[in-house]
Amino acid sequence: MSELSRIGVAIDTDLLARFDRFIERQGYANRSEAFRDLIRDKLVGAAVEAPDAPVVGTVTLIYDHHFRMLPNKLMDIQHGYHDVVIATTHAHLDHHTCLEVVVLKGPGHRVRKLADLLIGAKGVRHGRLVLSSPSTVLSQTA
Ligand code: NI
Repeated sequence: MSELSRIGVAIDTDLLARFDRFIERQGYANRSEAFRDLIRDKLVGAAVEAPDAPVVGTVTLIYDHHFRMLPNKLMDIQHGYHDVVIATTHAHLDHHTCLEVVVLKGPGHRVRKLADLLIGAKGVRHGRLVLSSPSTVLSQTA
């Protein structure tokens, strides 16, 4: 655990008031924790940009399983990237609609390519990739 540093930050009064309202809604105990999270988020965003960066992530997909062989197609795509697929969770939301969450780990370029193929598959109504970099956030204090 590294030592803590204290910093002073000059910030526009209105911007700070808006930030305080935001962190209150988010349930932060104090500004320091909120600042730390913002910094970590920016560092993670930068860390996962490099094509070969080791990343973890999830792809969330919403689709109609009656759409032309779509479940099979999505499974075939995932088998082609079995080296980065850790797990897949499937939930049947109603008679037609499926929610699938694919957990991924590997080089950023390969994880992104798989996510693009899944999200871009015809019949997928909504999809989103969320990436993180555990090594980036775990190497910092608190
Ligand atoms: Ni389903």
